[in-house]
Amino acid sequence: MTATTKANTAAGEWQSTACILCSINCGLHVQVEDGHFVKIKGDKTNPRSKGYTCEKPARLDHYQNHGDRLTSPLRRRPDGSFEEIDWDTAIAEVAARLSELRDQYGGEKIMYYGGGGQGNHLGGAYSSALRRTLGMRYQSNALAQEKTGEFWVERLMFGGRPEPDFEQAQVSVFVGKNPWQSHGFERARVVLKEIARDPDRKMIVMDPRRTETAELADVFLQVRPGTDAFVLAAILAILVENDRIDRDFLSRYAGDAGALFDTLAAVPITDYCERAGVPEALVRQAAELIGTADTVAVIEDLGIEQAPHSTLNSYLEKLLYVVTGNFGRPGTMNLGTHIGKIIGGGKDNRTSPVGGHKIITGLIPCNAVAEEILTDHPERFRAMIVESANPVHSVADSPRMREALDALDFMVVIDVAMTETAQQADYVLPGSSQYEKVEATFFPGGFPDNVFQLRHPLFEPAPGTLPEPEIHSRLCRALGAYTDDDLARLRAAAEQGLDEFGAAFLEEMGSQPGLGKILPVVLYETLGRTLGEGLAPAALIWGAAQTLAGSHADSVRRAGFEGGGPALGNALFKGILESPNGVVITSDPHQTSFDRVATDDRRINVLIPELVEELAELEGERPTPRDDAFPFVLAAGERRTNTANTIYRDPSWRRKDPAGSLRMSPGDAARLGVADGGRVRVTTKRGAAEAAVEITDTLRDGHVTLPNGLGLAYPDESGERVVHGTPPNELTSSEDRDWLAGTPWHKHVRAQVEAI
Ligand SMILES: Nc1nc2c(c(=O)[nH]1)N[C@H]1C(S)=C(S)[C@@H](COP(=O)(O)OP(=O)(O)OC[C@H]3O[C@@H](n4cnc5c(=O)[nH]c(N)nc54)[C@H](O)[C@@H]3O)O[C@H]1N2
Ligand SMILES: Nc1nc2c(c(=O)[nH]1)N[C@H]1C(S)=C(S)[C@@H](COP(=O)(O)OP(=O)(O)OC[C@H]3O[C@@H](n4cnc5c(=O)[nH]c(N)nc54)[C@H](O)[C@@H]3O)O[C@H]1N2
Ligand code: SF4
Ligand SMILES: [Mo]
Repeated sequence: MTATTKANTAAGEWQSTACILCSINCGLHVQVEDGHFVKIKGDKTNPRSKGYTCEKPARLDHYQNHGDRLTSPLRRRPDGSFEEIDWDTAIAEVAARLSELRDQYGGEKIMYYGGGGQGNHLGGAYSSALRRTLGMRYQSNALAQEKTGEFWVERLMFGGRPEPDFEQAQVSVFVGKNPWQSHGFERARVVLKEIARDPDRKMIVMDPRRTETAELADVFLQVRPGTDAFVLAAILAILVENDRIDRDFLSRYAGDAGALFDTLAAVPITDYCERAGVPEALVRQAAELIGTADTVAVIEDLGIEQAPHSTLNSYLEKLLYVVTGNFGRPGTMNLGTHIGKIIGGGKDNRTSPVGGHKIITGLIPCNAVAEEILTDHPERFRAMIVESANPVHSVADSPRMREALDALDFMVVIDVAMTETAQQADYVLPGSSQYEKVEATFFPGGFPDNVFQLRHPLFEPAPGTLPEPEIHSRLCRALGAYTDDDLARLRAAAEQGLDEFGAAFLEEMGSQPGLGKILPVVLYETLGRTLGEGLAPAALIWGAAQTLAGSHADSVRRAGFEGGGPALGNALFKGILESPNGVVITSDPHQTSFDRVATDDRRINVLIPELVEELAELEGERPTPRDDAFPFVLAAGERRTNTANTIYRDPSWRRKDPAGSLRMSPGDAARLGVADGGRVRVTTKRGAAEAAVEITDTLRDGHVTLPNGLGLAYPDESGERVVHGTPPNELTSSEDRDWLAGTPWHKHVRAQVEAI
């Protein structure tokens, strides 16, 4: 069950790694012994996090060692139970079944879900070899229930994803985001405290709950849940009214605004502030701060993405900084570099095969996945490969998701733990944990310096597990995608060094075009085998480093790497490999942001006609009438000090509030006659759940919240699986979603709450 410590690291030695609990991946210094973490602290040598951590990684041994880790491939028996099988059998049978389904229905009927969580993106990158071998075309993951609307807007406006610089911004704006708990940028609590302490810097927070972040704000706009579009429109309208638009910036860098400014000028400011339940004077104060500051940085997150008008909200949020010219300078928004991709490239004009839903950055909306299966439409999905994700738990409407997965002809899950989704699988393939293999994320897009960290393994793979790159490689081989003969020349070249390998690589790709389809696996099986113990999956980073050095040579050279062409890529790769604590890979002057605008005319696009239309239609929108059956708005899935998605499954990591309370205002609690700690039943149109109440004056009346990531089944001492806390998506419905991006309204679930 527990892994052994890597033979070459002595107990008592500090090693560099990173936290895997949120997208920031703070650098850690750790000591390990007998397969366990024994000491964990922030890594001061990490160039991004500089020693910072929050409280959560102290408990990482609950991820590495727990009672729900998978230690053998599993096959479902006809009676529904699982039996352990060996890896050769698992690979052979999974490959045979997948190729049968491909031959019968076509590879595009096999869908891929997941590919990486908060700390691991290499597995997903290697899966592309398997997907292309099988002719799979469709995929989805959690980004399609949070960020796809924002991505769609960013692509149209910038052709990239601007990064906020809160370290230097004079005015920092947080919209539906609680960085004190959820982070989302480096060293969040330090930066927030610095802003709060400095009389010359200001913070604006838009949130229905007075969060830990809101407590530090200069202007706190406590909006009615789901009314952000009205407040954002009002702020923009005030900027127009007070002539705070940076016309000079717009004429130099932006495209035609079309009807945008006329539409904004027509916004009834007073009425919109009233609808949102925020004093107009406060909204005006926020607008003046944004309109008159030298530098403004803005971030949005789930509070507006998983709520009504999701994509429109993302557009209005970006207009706040664009129309005021806060781009391409320190303290504003800038376009950084990326090594590796977590989202698809190119223009997406595809739609999902059954429902015709917009595919954004390669992803089908999570909320549409079940309906792409539960139909007799000939194009429906027949099989699914799920990797490093738990959609039964994390996608809206868990009962329907379970029903959909049941209806598939075949499902494979690759995970480290027996998840709610693995429970539905035909085969479960156990991955080695993120500390048992070389791993990385492709999240950072840092600016002016971008840092990449390739973490080295701390433990041997737990017995019975394999790193995902090995799983994908074996499946590709079993499917006949390559033979040892195909790779012989590259293997020989890899033994001679990177220069020789690079030259041979170009030639072999020309003479054996079939290998291009399985590129990551080719690198893994050739170059990877020469990189040293446990480092084979790093081979993919060689390709990524060559691509980055090819497209951004100046930026890579400014980070201190020398050479040109493939030599620069090799230098970057070596630098990455030799710096397991992270290394600056690109460095840029701020002006570069303008060169990186990748719209058709290379100007920032301020006009998105469908969203300007939605903006104009806001005025006619009737406030949702009070529904006596469901008078509350439930935010299903709030980030708290003791949540970390479903990465920690062992409930004992949570010392306080182990079952995750329902938060409620004192007024609502009094009306329901429930005391702090008292139990209530929460009912939605989809389901019901029980929870204990935490009374808090941080919430508005009528607004209740549940934490994210709870409600996981975990074996007790007798081996029986017990559910701890409320699984939020037993209460959500897949049809409640954005009209454009399909993003769910997890933060806006109509509910009834009754004392028990
Ligand atoms: N501790 C912890 N940190 C995490 C995670 C975790 O599980 N635990 N998960 C990580 C992940 S995957 C993500 S995506 C991020 C998410 O990070 P956040 O988006 O910051 O997290 P949430 O708490 O879900 O939602 C943010 C805020 O939205 C507010 N909100 C609710 N309804 C509305 C509304 O109608 N309007 C506005 N303006 N705000 C509203 C909530 O009150 C909350 O304060 O966190 C990451 N960090
Ligand atoms: N109602 C509601 N639903 C939500 C949210 C909400 O706020 N409210 N938040 C949404 C958001 S923003 C997100 S990001 C999603 C998150 O939901 P998911 O994307 O489903 O994933 P995670 O909970 O991050 O867990 C990732 C999975 O990876 C597995 N894992 C960990 N390490 C490894 C590894 O090395 N290899 C493999 N193969 N597997 C590994 C874990 O065991 C776990 O099953 O949830 C979404 N769902
Ligand atoms: S949870 Fe996020 S902010 Fe906290 S230490 Fe881990 S990576 Fe850093
Ligand atoms: Mo997320």
